[in-house]
Amino acid sequence: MQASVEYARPRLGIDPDYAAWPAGPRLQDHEILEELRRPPCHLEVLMPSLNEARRLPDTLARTVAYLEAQPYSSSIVVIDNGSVDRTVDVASSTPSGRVPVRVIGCAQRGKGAAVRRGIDTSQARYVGYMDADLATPVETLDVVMPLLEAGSQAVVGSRRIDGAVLGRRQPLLRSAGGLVFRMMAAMLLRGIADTQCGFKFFAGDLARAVARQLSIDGFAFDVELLCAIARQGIGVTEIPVEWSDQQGSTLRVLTDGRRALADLFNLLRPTSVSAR
Ligand SMILES: Nc1nc2c(ncn2[C@@H]2O[C@H](COP(=O)(O)OP(=O)(O)O)[C@@H](O)[C@H]2O)c(=O)[nH]1
Ligand SMILES: [Mg+2]
Repeated sequence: MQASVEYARPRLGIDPDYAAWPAGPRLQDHEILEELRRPPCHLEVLMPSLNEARRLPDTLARTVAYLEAQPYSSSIVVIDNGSVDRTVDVASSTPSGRVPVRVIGCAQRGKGAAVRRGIDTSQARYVGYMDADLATPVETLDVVMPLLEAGSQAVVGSRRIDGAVLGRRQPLLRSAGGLVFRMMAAMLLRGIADTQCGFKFFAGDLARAVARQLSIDGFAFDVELLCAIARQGIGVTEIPVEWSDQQGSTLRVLTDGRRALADLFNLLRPTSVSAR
């Protein structure tokens, strides 16, 4: 005898009760930012994360362990905008004690948009961001924090100055794109050897002030941020880092890479520079 299977019949078309849905209070932009704001602390580590359910658990465990051993107060903020995996579940269930791990969202796509959202809503004395793949070890903060506390306003990791230790290199197509990107970035920013290392920390007030001037949502965001800092006449301290390419890159060379080059091209255009 054939088993009979009954499927719930999908309801097609517009829900007839739609008009009766309560409108509900809609938050204005500034109210949303207010809701996302965290309490002040000494250091806030932002972690932009796109589909990082696989790489995040280890990264968060190591970052929490490191920060819990530090004498200063700190927190970790994972910023998700568009993940379709369990990034949010993984991040929000990370065990931690003294160092909270928070997750916030951002409707605008892109790493730049995510970092900007994190900075805009931070009240920390020092704030910065690192990649979810720990390509640069979190222990690099041992060097960063004393520099910030001694008065440097922007301390950024560099793979291209003496003392940097490079492990596994990026794939060929990626390095080729990176070379073009670097040449263009060098026209905008003299004196900074590596604009793209995902390990950058700032005095909170400076980061918040410059973040308001930025608009690039994608991977070229770092260059725009460093340009804004340079325009204020503030020096950027590059520190050599250990860095190793990690599997599972979220950067799609042909789409994200092309967009990053286009964003840099726009930054280079005299009209866009003077309009800023
Ligand atoms: N929130 C968010 N994070 C992103 C996005 N794109 C990349 N990231 C994060 O940016 C960091 C650097 O990305 P990664 O894939 O390691 O890039 P790569 O090392 O340059 O190949 C990682 O933490 C990613 O999850 C995005 O669109 N939104
Ligand atoms: Mg990476």
